[in-house]
Amino acid sequence: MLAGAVVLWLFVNGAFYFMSRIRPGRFDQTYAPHILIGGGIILPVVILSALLVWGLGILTDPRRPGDGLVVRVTGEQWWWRVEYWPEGATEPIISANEIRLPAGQRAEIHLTSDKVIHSFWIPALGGKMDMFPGRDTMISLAPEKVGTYRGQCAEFCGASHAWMAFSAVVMEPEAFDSWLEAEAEDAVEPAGDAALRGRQVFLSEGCGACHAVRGTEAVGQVGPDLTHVGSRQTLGAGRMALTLEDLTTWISHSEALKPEVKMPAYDLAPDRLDDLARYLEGLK
Ligand code: HEC
Ligand SMILES: [Cu+2]
Repeated sequence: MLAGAVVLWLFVNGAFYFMSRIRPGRFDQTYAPHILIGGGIILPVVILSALLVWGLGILTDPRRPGDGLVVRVTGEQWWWRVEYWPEGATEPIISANEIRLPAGQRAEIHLTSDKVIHSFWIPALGGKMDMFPGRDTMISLAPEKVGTYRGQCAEFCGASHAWMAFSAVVMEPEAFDSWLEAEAEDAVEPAGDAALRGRQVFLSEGCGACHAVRGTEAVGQVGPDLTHVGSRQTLGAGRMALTLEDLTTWISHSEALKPEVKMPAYDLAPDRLDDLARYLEGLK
């Protein structure tokens, strides 16, 4: 394409130079219609059609079948509901706001949405694919290099659209398998008094109406599953880091951090807030 562009550039500028510097003045118009039709219509149609056929031929299919792992992602306002379906699984492993993939394998990402159109995009790994309410779309990704890549919603979906991101974590296949096994487990028991008190705060403040922590009485489905929230790299769909400080800030200022977020901000006593954050951070 570059070579073709250089030839065309030389030709057009050569013609311009010829007419303005070498032979300025009026031209005989006998050949004008031929030049216009040949150079203005036939030549571009032939060149662009050939380029189109060639381009379509080398385009890879974004929906190639995968090697077995299926990840179902649902776009919510403004976070990502994630289910892992390893080959042969009869029930999903539930997670949120992070997508982990094994390196060197092709995974199918099945996409849908809750209320509005979102778009799933990990620029470093592949193209965009829209997520529609009531409809399934699919993109398959075969990451090669271990690492963390940023994903982002790429379709305006409301007030906090710009804050709807996630990390895509590509791992060695063995590390991925053991991570997935751990992700399928129920939540760990709180370690330490502060975390134990934190669980009590979590349950008594009604967080479990919207959030599930598997293995406890919290089974809410409105917000992200928090069973292993402490092992995620970010908080609030890429909004903040997963640190004690950011956890307390999130719980007490969710509405200021993400406009129109579906989680109320909580005005808790500082020590209860701290216990709660310690409990959540410990949910590895
Ligand atoms: C009315 C429902 C609702 C209640 C009640 C609620 N949350 Fe949330 N929570 C949400 C939603 C929705 C999100 C996702 C927000 C977003 O990122 O857009 C969320 C996100 C979170 C996150 C970030 C999760 C992640 O994957 O990064 C944490 C942590 C959290 N909530 C903790 C709590 C705690 C602790 C309580 C109780 C004090 C609580 N929530 C009460 C709805 C709720
Ligand atoms: Cu969006």
